[in-house]
Amino acid sequence: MPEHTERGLVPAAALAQTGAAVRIGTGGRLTLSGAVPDTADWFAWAAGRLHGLRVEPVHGEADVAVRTGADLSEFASVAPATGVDPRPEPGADERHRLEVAQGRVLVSSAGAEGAFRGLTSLVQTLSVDADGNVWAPRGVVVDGPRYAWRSLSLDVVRHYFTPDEVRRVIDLMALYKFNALHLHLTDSEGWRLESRAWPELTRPGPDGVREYYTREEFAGLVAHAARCHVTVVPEVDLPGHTRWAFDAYPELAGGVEYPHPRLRYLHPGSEPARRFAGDVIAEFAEAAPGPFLHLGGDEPFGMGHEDYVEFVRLTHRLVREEGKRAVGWQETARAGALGADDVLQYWIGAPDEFDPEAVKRTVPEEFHPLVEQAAETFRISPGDVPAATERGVPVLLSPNSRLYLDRPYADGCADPAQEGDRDRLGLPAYPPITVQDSFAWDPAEAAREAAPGTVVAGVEAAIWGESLTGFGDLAFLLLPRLPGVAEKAWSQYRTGWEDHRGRLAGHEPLWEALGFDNHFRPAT
Ligand code: TNX
Repeated sequence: MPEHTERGLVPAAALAQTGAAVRIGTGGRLTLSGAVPDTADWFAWAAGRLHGLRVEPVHGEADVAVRTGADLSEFASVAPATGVDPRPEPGADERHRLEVAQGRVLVSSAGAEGAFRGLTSLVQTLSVDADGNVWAPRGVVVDGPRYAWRSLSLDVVRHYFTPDEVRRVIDLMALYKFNALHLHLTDSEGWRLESRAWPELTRPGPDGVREYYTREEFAGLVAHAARCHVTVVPEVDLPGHTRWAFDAYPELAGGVEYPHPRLRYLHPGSEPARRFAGDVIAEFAEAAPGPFLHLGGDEPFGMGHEDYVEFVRLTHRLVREEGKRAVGWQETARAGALGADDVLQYWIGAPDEFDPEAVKRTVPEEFHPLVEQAAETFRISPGDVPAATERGVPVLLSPNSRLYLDRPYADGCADPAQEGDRDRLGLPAYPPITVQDSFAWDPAEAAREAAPGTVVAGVEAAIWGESLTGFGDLAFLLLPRLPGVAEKAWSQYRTGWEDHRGRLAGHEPLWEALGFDNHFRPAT
């Protein structure tokens, strides 16, 4: 790492250990001054968990000093983030300066947000030797995010993750400077947030197993995320993807006749369906303090265009009435409901790669009408982002060709014992890609390709649970690809694959320390 670096010289995630290391502490401990209590607690926790260090908050002289209230001109070489800020109190500056010299580390920032990010870079690059000396690469990094919204979408329906498991995911996200967690909480296979208004949604299964978050558990997740500077964006997926709700409450049909039992959706003409939407949107709005609520809207299979438009407009209005801004999957652009304060989530990156005939060969015949519907949604999808851009709706980039982490790996395995997992995990409907290919994209370019003039809200990776059977499977698909997404979302400097790969290699011990031990090890 060069002695002095400007924007662009040091990979923004600051993963490199290439500079001469200097000793910044001894005796397996670091003293820390100047950080607000939450940030100090987090740093102490992370340094302990990742490196076995003890961190002692002190006043005055310290191994690691945080200085807030810095003049923004100190960061003039780093552009402010662009895009939409997902936080409950938006606008805090995440830029910071991290200076590592012999026996001394100084993190300066405007406020707590920048200090948190600077300390995160430090904790990524620390090492401790057998004598308890603490080392870090010497140099100065002036850094800040490219996009204001950097997130992961986690499907907790197709595979349920316990609150402790979700907390582990949040810890990993914090290590890579993600700032939002989108929780996909409802779908045809379940409903994961306790409902008071419609309690049958979250009745325990026949074996008494409870696979949903109580209000208290969910509040605990939101609080843990907040301590990690991650904002929770809950999703209630309507009007499609609702078979679970129909199974619990057949009256949601409200007299509507469906041509196929697998193609049910909430119909705007059904009074119970409208009441249901109002109730569950209110419950989800109450559950998390962030400014955004995700209203779903993807794959409205079986639904006529006019009915879809009417229902999405209704849900958008309900989200607004709860005082929230809406995020909608890209299909919602077809309803023309979202405005410049909302966010459209672009996901159908490669419509051509969906081959309905190939998919039909992998699913039972009763699902074939669904496959046809999916093909239709993909066919018309290139019009979605242009329609949103015309209305000034910012776009969250989740092109499935790169950012769906449930896409199978194409790489060979360094460890042959992993071949079974590689072949089992990820949706067979997607062509597999290599880790290198998953890194080969640029957000601004992807946005331009989706529609000229697109306003980028930020970048979101997504992981869907259809192929998962446990936390180890999640770890396998998240790593090593998730840090590559973080790099694209955060870094203002365009790092190449070789550089990224080299830095990734040193991160395996960090993943293992956070409980992600079953990560994929590509052969190359
Ligand atoms: C499409 S992405 C879906 C999900 C699936 C996913 C599998 C989206 C908005 N809808 O319901 O789980 O593909 O990758």
